[in-house]
Amino acid sequence: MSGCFITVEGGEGAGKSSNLDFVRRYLERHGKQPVVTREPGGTSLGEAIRALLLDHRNNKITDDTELLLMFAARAQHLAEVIRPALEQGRWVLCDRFTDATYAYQGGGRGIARERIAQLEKWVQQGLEPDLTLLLDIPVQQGLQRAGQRSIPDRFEREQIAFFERVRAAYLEQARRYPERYRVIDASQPLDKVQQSLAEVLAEWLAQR
Ligand code: Z5A
Repeated sequence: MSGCFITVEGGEGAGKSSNLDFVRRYLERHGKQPVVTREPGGTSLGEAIRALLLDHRNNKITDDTELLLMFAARAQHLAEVIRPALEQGRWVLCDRFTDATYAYQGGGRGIARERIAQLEKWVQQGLEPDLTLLLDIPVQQGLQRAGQRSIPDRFEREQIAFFERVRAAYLEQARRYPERYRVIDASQPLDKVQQSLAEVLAEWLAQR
């Protein structure tokens, strides 16, 4: 595959939505026309699965069901969107991917890393992001930012300890995969976060 696969990750209120468009525009200014997509979602089937996963009325979903639905949506997303784009040499910019599974289902829900790794291997067959931008923010600060939004979804209803585990699991992923991870201090004002993102992207593009 000759394209390039970039993912953006972060916990509650880290500013993914606010920064994803910045990353897209930065890449476009540098001659790339990324396919912008998201998880869970990115296909019509995936978006239907997303609606099930986020609906706060679905409070009987077991942890295993949640995990399997994430990977079901991902399998479809890889087949319909991500692999074809990469095979055509396109760049793909994805709002969350499997690192979110390690963070939320692994860290947050407590599912063993090995079980997630089995599904990752099965569904992705070795495909992983080339670059992962982790927007890291202290949980309390992130929740304050996110709190300014509308009705909380099924994940946003979790307790602070859940989000602390999510953050710790993301940082653990960053330690495991330093070659593809860049951790951005998302507690800064938006212009400073975007300055950091621009520096990371400039350095990364220069290496390619
Ligand atoms: N999930 C999972 O469990 N397992 C998986 O494998 C995958 C996903 C793939 C939906 O994801 C849920 O799916 C997610 C994890 C789970 N659970 N939750 N929650 P999502 O990515 O669609 O949902 P999200 O986390 O709510 O993302 P978001 O909409 O991008 O939110 P955000 O990161 O908080 O970003 P924001 O809306 O841009 O920022 C929040 C507020 O802060 C907003 O008012 C901004 O104006 C403000 N903001 C942003 N940056 C700043 C700075 N720097 N300073 C001041 N204020 C700021």
